[in-house]
Amino acid sequence: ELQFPEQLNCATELLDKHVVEGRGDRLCIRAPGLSWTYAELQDKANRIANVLVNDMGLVPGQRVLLRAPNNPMLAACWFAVMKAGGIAVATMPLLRAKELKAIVDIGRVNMALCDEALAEEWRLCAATLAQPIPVRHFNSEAADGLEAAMAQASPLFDNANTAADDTCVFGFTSGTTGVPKATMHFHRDVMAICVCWPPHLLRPSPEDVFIGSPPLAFTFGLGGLLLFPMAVGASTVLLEKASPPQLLEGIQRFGATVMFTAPTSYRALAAHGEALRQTPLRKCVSAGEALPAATRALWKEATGIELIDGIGATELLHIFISHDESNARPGATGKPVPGYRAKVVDDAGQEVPPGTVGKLMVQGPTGCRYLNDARQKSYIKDGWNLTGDAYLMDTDGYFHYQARLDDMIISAGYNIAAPEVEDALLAHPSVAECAVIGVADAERGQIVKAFVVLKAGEVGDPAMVRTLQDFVKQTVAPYKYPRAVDFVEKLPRTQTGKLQRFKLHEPV
Ligand code: 3SK
Repeated sequence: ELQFPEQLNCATELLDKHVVEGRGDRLCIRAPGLSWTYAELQDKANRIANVLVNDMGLVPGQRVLLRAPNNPMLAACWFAVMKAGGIAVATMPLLRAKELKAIVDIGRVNMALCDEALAEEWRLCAATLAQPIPVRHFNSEAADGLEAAMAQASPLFDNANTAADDTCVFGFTSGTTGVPKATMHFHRDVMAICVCWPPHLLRPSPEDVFIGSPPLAFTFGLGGLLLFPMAVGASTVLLEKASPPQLLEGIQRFGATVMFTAPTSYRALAAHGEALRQTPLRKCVSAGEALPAATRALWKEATGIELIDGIGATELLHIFISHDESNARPGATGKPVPGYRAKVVDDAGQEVPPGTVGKLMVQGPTGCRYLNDARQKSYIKDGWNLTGDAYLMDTDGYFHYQARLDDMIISAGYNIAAPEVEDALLAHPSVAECAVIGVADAERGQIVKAFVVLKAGEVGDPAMVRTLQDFVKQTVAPYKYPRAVDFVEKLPRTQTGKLQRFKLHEPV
């Protein structure tokens, strides 16, 4: 059981502490053309906190929408909101005005800080709001921009005396269905994720340089690219654009040692194994979607690095089942992260024996609190979080991902997990990406249908369909082979990279 003091502000712990304890001149945030020490980040965050409170009228508990690509000013704004006792509502950079409006409405947002580079959609959104809200634009030279206000503001700020269980983050999730909901997290939740997974499974050092692709608006990115490096006094590289070639360049340029990204990115980067072997990269974390066994093997072969896999959820803030490099087991996500408990249950909520597929339930220091959303009732059962994943636990206590619960295909009485068929297809050298769903079939109830993106130069003809079907039959139980195969240019994904299988049910 983790213990936190009654009064706790995560900005004091993660940022100010380093300055107070004499580490203010250590590098904290790096980006192309810019480096900030811990003291410099504190200076910016203090000035922004003063602007929020004195110019924009923030009082503790108010919600501040943040909109920017991953960059140093976004990090400074996030800490400023913490310091002022506000609630950070970070939004995914690619969101459109309509989606931003849904967040403002659901989150009852009070004010906004927006990067000028992403201001267009914000302005379209703001024009539709019944009540205008104050906004300051940053990375802007405007006379009424945030930087101009910061120049006039004091570099000193006394952090709000927040309670450990005051809400400080709304993590928005659209899930895979597209209807957004806000998950609420406390100052103590932010600190809990810093002391559970990183010290036990990542074991970072103050000399590490973190890099990666997930937006800070996605809690995978918030933890991996801001909170975890700062918890140990390390530095982090924030890239506004982090496609695989940009990540590679960033790793080389900044000497990154720890990377956080998703399986799709690892597959693309694996082509640069030789170049990566010349860099100091040593720890690579995969989350955000299930890690296919073929991708784990590809990465190890290309770089010599064993991927650290994990499953997390916006509802639980970060990763709750994982492993380190010493106990990777092919096909397993790992074991519950220290501080968390997990079990697999049947439809009646009874724990099932090892080896049986069922619903994953998780309990720990963080957990789901939806803001004003009826879906809370189905996420929490008897104090456990029902994550919506199908898992099995083996006799050694390792948890093996099977599917999202709604990704189970039942065909002629067989239970077929879509990711298992995807894994099999991905192992074929002509396949770049794929997704598998169940479609209605008069004879079998459902049949397995695969959507396949082929590698450049490959041809999606009937011969390729037969080749892939035969390949799957040789890799997994033959009844799992895709009876239908469509070749597509790309797959529908959420902004956090999760596959939107439900969209594949629509005509393509
Ligand atoms: O989606 C995930 O798997 C995830 C992983 C880490 C942290 C947060 C999330 C949502």
